[in-house]
Amino acid sequence: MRRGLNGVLLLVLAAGCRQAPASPHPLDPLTASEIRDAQSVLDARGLLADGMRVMLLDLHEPPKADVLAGRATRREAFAVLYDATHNATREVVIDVGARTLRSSRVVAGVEPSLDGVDAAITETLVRASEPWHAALARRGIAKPSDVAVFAWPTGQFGNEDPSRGRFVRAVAYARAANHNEMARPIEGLVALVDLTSRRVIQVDDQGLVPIPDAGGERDAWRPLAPPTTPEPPALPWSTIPRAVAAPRVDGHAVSWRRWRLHVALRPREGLVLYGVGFDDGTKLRSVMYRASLSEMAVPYGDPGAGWYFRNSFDVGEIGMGPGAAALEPGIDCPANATLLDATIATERGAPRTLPRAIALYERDGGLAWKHGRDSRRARELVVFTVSRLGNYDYGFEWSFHEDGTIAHRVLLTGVMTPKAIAPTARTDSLAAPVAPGVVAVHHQHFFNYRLDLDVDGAAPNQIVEVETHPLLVGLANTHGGGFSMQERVLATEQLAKRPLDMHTGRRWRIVNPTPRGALNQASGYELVPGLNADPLAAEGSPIRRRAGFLDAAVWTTAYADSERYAAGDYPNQSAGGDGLPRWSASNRALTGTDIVLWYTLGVTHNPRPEDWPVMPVHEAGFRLVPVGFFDRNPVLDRR
Ligand SMILES: [Cu+2]
Repeated sequence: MRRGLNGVLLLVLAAGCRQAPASPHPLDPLTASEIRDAQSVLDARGLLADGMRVMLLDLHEPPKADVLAGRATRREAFAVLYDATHNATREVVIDVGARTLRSSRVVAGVEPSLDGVDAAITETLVRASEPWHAALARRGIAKPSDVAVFAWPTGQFGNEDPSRGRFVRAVAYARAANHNEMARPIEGLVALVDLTSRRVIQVDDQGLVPIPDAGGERDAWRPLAPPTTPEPPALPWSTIPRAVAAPRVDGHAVSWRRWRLHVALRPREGLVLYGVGFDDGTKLRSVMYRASLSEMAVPYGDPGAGWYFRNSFDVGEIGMGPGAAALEPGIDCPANATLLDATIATERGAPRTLPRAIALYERDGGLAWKHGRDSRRARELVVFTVSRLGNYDYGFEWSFHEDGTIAHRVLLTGVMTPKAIAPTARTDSLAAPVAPGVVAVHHQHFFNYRLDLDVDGAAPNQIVEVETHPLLVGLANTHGGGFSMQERVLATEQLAKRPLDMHTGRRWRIVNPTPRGALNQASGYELVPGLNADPLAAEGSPIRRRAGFLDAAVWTTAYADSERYAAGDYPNQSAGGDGLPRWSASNRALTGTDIVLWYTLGVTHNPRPEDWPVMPVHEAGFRLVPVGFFDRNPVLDRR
């Protein structure tokens, strides 16, 4: 979260200037007028009185069973309301069509996500703190206004229980002349703030570290000198014509080649895909009911006093929607991309349009296949969004390929969180130098994706683990070169909690076992992991308890409407235990039923000088690949 977040921004994708869809999908997000209806119900019930804030206003999704049966006709909104005066959280469900309140309940012992109001209050309180002034004075800073104050989610390390208050930790940066407002850390200075009592509880000053000078920040942004042998200037991207077809977009429904899907930007998860199917020429076949980012955790590895608490859960503690960027055609996406607007709501629950939140475009996919002189070129449909969360910017890209593959890439860019060190100090193993007097601390980014694949229907689906093993050397393998692929059904939630294994090329297949097609075999979609990373925080540590989804790369659960977020509904200041570990503890059966696949994708970020002052895009991701979904290569037709 960053200072200057302008109020609570709740995003709901709207159709923008497009015409309303002919047949809306029950998972389409709230429209501006539905948000207004929800707001009027909250207002009439006195739930928007002074001191009350709307922390989340989102579609209350109808039960999946109703959606699949065509019974989901009622439109409902789900709101999380926060009473700052009493540090109380309330969940409300509103029938937006009937403009009635369907339910309202206080949720004890939780803290909702942090918003721009929290950031602004933190800044005001810290700026007014005498111990803070004294700490700045020790560093030769006379005016607190020369310092930017950033609030961090504080986690829970023993004293941050929600029943005691709403807490954040604040860190500070000296003003910089140029782009990067975090370039000049005031190292070792942390304030613990209680937003409920509106007090700075503690100012922790670990001692003086020189503040990196402003000249270094300016120098960091100098581009490389021109090439030593001259090159003609590059054409601006916006002037390069792209002769590719646009996907057809009707409201939230997208149609491209044989793919049919829906896209939306939701306030908590950001980009959500739903109703994803593939038309194989016989019918539209179900692939995925819904897919989204479910939670994130970004633990920093420095155990020092100024760093141990930095473990943001960017989905549940902040929210992906509010930071959604207005995409710039010709730069962030091709000039001819189809751009969808979003509607944002303030902390008062009022809607507001945010332009160009989702880009849709067709991209050259390289070679599809080749044999001798016969070959095909591939195309792919890209769905793309970017969210800024404080210093970092995360791009989320789903691409749909003609061969049935669905690929996901997360793009990590923006500005690393820097740490100041004395220029004469030896760099330690906790951080890497990026500029004079500035290091970047080693950290990890974890993304958990909730992938509700429905392969040829919601059920029966099951999960199959696939590995390739060498055969024992013996009579059946006399030359020792034999190896075989082994498949096994993971029948329960505990059995389906799995680590990656590079040695056996371990993969996971969501399978509909009903035989079909020319080969009379099960149809499936396989999760093919890319690079990944194990968590480095100790087992049982506060961050590992709170982000329990880090315990496995792959989880599979029996479908339940209420199970959406891998670290639970309220990770802010949570003690841990909620989400995937809790749900899986019941060890439900995973065969013959509707199941949900969860994938934890990790990136260990060891910073390098090239990541400064702004980080070139780093990619990570995974693929969902059809296995037996088709009975031959689906890209044989001439296109
Ligand atoms: Cu990073």
